[in-house]
Parts: sequence; C-alpha cells; structure tokens
Amino acid sequence: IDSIIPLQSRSLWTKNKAKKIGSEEDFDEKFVNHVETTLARSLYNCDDMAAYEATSLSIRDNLVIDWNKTQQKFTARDPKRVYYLSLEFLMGRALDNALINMESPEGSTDKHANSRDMVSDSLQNLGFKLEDVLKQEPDAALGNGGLGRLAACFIDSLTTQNIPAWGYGLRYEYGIFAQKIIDGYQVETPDYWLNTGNRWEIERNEIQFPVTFYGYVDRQDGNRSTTEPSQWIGGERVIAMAYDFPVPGYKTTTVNNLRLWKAIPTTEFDFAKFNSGDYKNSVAEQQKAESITACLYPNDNFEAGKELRLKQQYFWCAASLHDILRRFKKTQRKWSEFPDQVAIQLNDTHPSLAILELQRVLVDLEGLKWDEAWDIVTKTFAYTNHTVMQEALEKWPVSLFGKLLPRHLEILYDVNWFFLQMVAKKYPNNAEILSSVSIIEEVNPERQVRMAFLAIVGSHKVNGVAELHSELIKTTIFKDFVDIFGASKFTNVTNGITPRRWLKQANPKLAQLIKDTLNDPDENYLLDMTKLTKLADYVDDKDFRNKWNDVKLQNKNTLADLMKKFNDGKDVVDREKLDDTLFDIQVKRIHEYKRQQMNIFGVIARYLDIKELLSEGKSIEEIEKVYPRKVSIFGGKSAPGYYMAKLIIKLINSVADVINNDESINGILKVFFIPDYNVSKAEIIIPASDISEHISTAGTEASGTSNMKFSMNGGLIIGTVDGANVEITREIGEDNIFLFGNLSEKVEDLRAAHRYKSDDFPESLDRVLSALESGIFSPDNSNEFKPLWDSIRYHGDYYLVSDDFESYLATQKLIDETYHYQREDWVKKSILSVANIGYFNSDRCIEDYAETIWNVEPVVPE
Ligand code: Z57
Repeated sequence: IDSIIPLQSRSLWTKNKAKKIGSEEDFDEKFVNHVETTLARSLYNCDDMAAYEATSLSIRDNLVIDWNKTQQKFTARDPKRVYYLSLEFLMGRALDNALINMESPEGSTDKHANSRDMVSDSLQNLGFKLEDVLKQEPDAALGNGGLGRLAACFIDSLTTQNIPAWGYGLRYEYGIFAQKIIDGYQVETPDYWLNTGNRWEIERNEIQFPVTFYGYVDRQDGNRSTTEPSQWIGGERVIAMAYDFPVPGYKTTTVNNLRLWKAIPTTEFDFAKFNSGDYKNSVAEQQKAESITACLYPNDNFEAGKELRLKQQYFWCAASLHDILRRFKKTQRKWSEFPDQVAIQLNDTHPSLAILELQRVLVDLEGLKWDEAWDIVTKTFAYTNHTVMQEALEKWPVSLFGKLLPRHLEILYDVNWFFLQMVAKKYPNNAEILSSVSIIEEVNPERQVRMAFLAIVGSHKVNGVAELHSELIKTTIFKDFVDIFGASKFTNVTNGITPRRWLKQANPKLAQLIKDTLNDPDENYLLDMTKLTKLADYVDDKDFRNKWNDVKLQNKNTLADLMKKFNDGKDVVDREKLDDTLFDIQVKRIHEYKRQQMNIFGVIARYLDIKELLSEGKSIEEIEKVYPRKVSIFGGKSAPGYYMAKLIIKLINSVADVINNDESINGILKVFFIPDYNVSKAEIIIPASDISEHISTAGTEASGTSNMKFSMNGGLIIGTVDGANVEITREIGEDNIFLFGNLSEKVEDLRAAHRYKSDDFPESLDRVLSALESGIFSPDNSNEFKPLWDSIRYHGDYYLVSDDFESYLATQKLIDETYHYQREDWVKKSILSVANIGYFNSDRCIEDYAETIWNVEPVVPE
C-alpha cells in the first residue's frame, strides 16, 4: 500500500507522525493540551476528575500509537489470530494498569525507573496526587464474576505474550448493578458507567454491520434441501457499531484490541408508519434497537432464558464473525485455510450461535458445500466449560429459537441430524444414547436446544478450567460425548490470573519487597513467576519475615480504612490490635453452592461459644485465649432474583448487627459485610487477608480464581477439596493450606442419604439453627431466616452444610491456633504460598491454550 501514496505526502506524514511520551516534559505538554483543548477546561477548573481524564487521554495516545504499529505488523505478517468471544469482560479500572504495563519511555533520558513513577512526578508538579487521580476512574464492570474477570486476565496475558488476539464482547451501557445495603438488605442500583464519559474507548463510527432477527426462510426457488444455500428474509434489522479498547501488555509494545459492540438503529425507516403520519412511533420503534446492548444480565452461574438475552447473543456473534470474516477475506486466501488463520474460543456456551452463524455464512452466502463448511467450522471453534451445575447450563426453547433465528434452527436440525446419524452408526439400536446426546432435548411441554451439546459438536476441543473439573465433565455431564468423540477431544486448562493487576497493582508494597528480595529491579518475575520460588530461601530469615508481616499489616490497615468508610466513619476493628486480629475474608458472588451460609453459621457458633463461656463466669481475657480476636469479612453480589442468596446477605448483616454491638464480648469477634464488591475493591481487600474462604460443596466450583489471587498476596486459604484448590494444594504443599470437608466422590451418596435421614446432623449445627429459630438475630421477625434453616432441616440440605460443618469448625480452630500461637509458622506458610503460586499466572494458562488448542504463535515486536 505504501507505494501508491505519493512520496511528498508520505514524508509529510512521517515528519508529523504522532510521538509517544518520552519524558516528564512530554507528559506535561500532552496533559495540559488535553485539559485545554479536548476537555475545554483550564488550570482554574481542573479538578481530580479532569486530571484523571487528561492523564488517561495522554496515556491512551501512547497506546494508540503502539496499537497502530501492532496492527500494521499483524496485517503485513498475517499470522493466525485468536478471537476470544466472551459476553463478559470484567476489566475494572484501566489507568493504573496501563501505567504499569507501559514500557519505560524508550530511549528516553528520563530519570524514572518506570512510566508510572514518571507520571506520578509530573502530576505532583502539576498539582495532583496520582493516588487521588486513579480513584476517579469508575470500574468497567461488564461482567458478573469469575468468568468475566477470567476474560479480562486472558486479554492481558494474550497481549503480554505478543499473541495476535482480539477480544469480542458487548458494550453494555449498564454494567453489573451497584449494590447498596439498606437495613441489611441488598438493593440494586443501575451502574450507568458511561455517565462521565469513557476516555478509554475509541468509537468506530466507520465500523458498522447490519444484524437481522426474526423473519422467515424463503424456499420458493424449488424444493431445495435445508443443507443447500437458502435465503433468510429477516424481519428486524439493527446496526452493530464497534467500540475499541486498546489492551496493553507488560513490557511489550504489542497492543491488542478489545472490540465491544453497541446496537444502534438503522437509518432505514418505516415508510408505512411515516406516511401514515405516525412519526413519533416510527422513531420509538427505531429506538428499541439500543435496548439490545443496554444491560448486562446480572446472573452468575444461572440461566434465566430470556428472549433479549438470546438476541444479545446473536447480535454479538453475528457482528464479531462478520468482522473476523471480513479480515480473513482481505487476505484472499482459500476458505480451506480459514482454520489455519483463525481460532475462535467460546467462553462458555454463550457464543455457541457463532457455530451456526459461520455454517450459515459459508453455505448460504459463500456457496460452500455443507460438509466442506462444517469441516472448517469444527476446526475453528473450541469451547471452554465453566460449570457442571444444571441450573447454569444454557437451554433455549425451540419455539423461541426458531422465531428469532429461523434459518439457524434449520441448520441446527441438520447439524443434529448428521451428528445423530454418526452416533447411530456407532451404537446401532440404541435409542437411549440418541436421546441423551441429542442437541434437541425432547421434553414436555417444550423442546429445548442444549447449547453445551451444540458447542461440543461444533468444536474440535472442549476444556474444563481446573483438573478436577475437567475430569468431572468427562465422567458426568459430557460422559457420552467422550465415548463418541474419544477422550482426546476433552482437555484441561487450569485457570490463571494476571500478576500485573493482582500482585503489582493491587499490592505495591509486597511487590516492592519481592523485587528487593529477588534482586530483580526490572521486575521480570512478573513475566516469569518461577522466579518466585527463590522466596522460599528466606523463610528462616527473621528479618525478612518481619518485613513480610509488616506489609500485611499495612494492607490490613488500608482495608480497615475502607470498612470504616462503610461503617458511618467508625472503626470496625481496633487499630491498636490489628496484628492480633485475624482477617477472615470471603468475597465472591453470593451463591448457595459457595456456602457463605456455612461461613456465617460458623461465626454464629463462635459467638454462641463465647457467650456461653461468659455465662459460665469466664473472663473475656481467658476466653480470648480460646477464641482469639478476629474479624469475619464478607462481600459479594446476589443475582437480583435469587431469593436465598439475598437472604444470606441479610443474615450476615443481622448477625453483624448483634455481634458488633454486643459490648460483653469486648470486640474479640466482629463481622462486616462490605457493600458493592467489585474489581477495584478486590484490589484493596485481597492483599489484606490472613485467611480466605473457598468452601464450595465439593464438585460444584469449577475452578475459582480468587483462591489464586489471595495466595499470590500471601493470604492462607481454608478450602474444600474442590476446583483449583486441589492444584493449589499440590503446588504450595498441603502443610500450607487448610483443607476440610467431604470429597466430591461422596457427594451423590451423601445427598441421597439426606432423603431418609433428615435430622441426622451434628449438635454444633443444630445449636446454630436453634439460635436462628429463637429469633436472636431477627428480633422483628423471628421467622425471617426460616428458609435457611428449612433448607437444611427439611429440604435435603442439597449443599451438604450438615456433612461438612464439624470439620469446618475444627479447621477454623486449627487456624486460630496457628495464627495466634505459631505465628512464625503462619508467616512461613504465607511466604511459601507466594513462592509456589507461580503456576497460576494467566501467562502460563494462555501458553497452554496457544499450544494445545489454538496452535498460534507470538509475533514479537522489534
Ligand atoms: C461464572 O462466573 C463461572 C461459571 C459459569 O458457568 C458462569 Br455462567 C459464570 C465461574 C465458575 O463458577 C468459577 O469456578 C470459575 O473459576 C470461573 O467461572 C472462571 O472459569
């Protein structure tokens, strides 16, 4: 392309090319320029918010320069690319992350070790504090929990690893709701995160694709089969417009792109309505387009099956595929090369429609033969499963599916038909297996599309997210598919987290100590976490242990500040005794399977014990020797329609009310629920934990990723033998983790046993439930928590709280003893956790995907 541009113009462009910030002065200049022109403000009305915006714009300029270079290089080299399709990207804040990832100014004579320090100094001179400026940024909270945050860690690692990759998702105007706690209850308020503008996105007015819904398939041109090119005459049409978010990597100038789609109306308008003078209604009709990307569905591990959600899914898949196909077609390669150029990863079943959409485009629009097309499709896609829980597996009523996407339903039927024929050949006269693996579930009153089965049939690889989970899917929900396709189609890629955000950004003090100790001034350990193992050499160094403990103490102090803010400005914990206060933390989505109820029952048991000892005449000083000082911290959102989860939140707050106001216990036990848990709060909470709880019923938590985050920050773990806890134990050593509870193999039998032995549970739990029943935690309505005790006493205790409660309490006791009476050991365990957690960084995880699933290679910038 270069050669067609006249030399004159070219040199003019080169002379004036955008320049990256190379020094403090460069930054000052950019900053003031953005304040005075882009923001149309001045020195006299530049507040912290404006300073945040101008800083972001300045840093974004840097990213965009590298982004352009990266894309040009990719276009020239045309390597295989990875497309990560995720309905959720839980990014959190961008600015600090960009500053950390930004290379120190290339070839600059600047005195600073890194760009973050440079910008910090600049801002200081300009009259601002970086810390305050960073806090102005609202979280980009386009996700619910683990799945969405995983996608965010993955694009960080994809870029850091220089892998040509795109993230594709939706640009929701409302992210996950903000949680208020009013009288102990969760109240949801809308998260209109774009309210103050978004300085990180680039609106791509020029990238617009039409997306069609409803309508019918035209078969007037003879009686052609559904596997031959067909014409879908759509009903409704909307436009997908691109918004790009540059994704920086650590110590690389590669910048990848996260492309999020917004739905906007078409400019076509309804002449019938217009002519009939119904202008207002025809505008209103158009406006409806925008509702498609208005809001993120706030469910985690639960499918509600709403039409608008299916519309979101198709809208997103159609637009993303269109974009991918357009990019591929520019290279003028043969279709058979498509899978060598394109790897599409399906983050859960949410994007499974992309499988049908690609088949449709290839057959209906590009004229490929069915089999040829299907071969390309299956070589292109791979599917990640994140759960075995039935209520989270997506199913769509066939009627709804066919109404919204009539041609896709035909294709789905054909895909299913060929698949079942293959199965029938393998298992002659076996109707049972046919109905058990059919993509269409034949149920009364409605037939349903099983999206997970579509994802398996349409992919070449299926992976779980931790070893235990990957084994479980092979032996339970996807067992028949292992027989049909062979075990090699199913694989494991254990989750990981990015150490840039979850260590360096969240815990600068620990990062500093590690950097000094490892003698790693360039912080290369953040790229090669095996380097952390060296920390183990220092466990016997008392001075080092003290420093280590001191970092924790400072982080606990910062969390104490946060709690104070949410406690009407009153301290929750005694600052004088922070080092003697065990911070016990459980922060994650509220769900019965994650068993926050068991945690709070444990707190109640402890409180009852303390009260009983008091009533026996024991002094609080003596009691404190048995039940040392501790604060139980909770945080997390419940899905708005999840009754039991909301009741658990209320219970936690009611228990906190009673315990925190009981002066007789002298503050040796405190309970606190931090409202509106999100990524930026996680960055404060996680580094401050002594012990964190990962206590799901065995076999229910696919992986968990906060377990990795806590360990990477020197927090110890109390956990069940579930998800990634198993591998964490293997890596850090079983002496350094507190495991308890029944194993997943026993869950089925234990559940069955509850059906005829309903009152067979431990005294310790009975005592807690009786206290609840007595109404001491719900003075105004003694039956308020009835559904919680009923579910255990009378409804089969599905999550096996009664089976694990005793070992849970016993393990808590062990934790108390270790923290308070073997503190040296405790700190050693903490150091060894960090030293051996390296495996769970997301770079390793992305390398795994790249090698075993995508077959892609890095393209390193020069
Ligand atoms: C979600 O956050 C997860 C699974 C789901 O099926 C849905 Br829907 C949302 C979580 C799992 O519960 C975690 O165990 C896992 O660590 C995370 O996905 C990332 O894999």
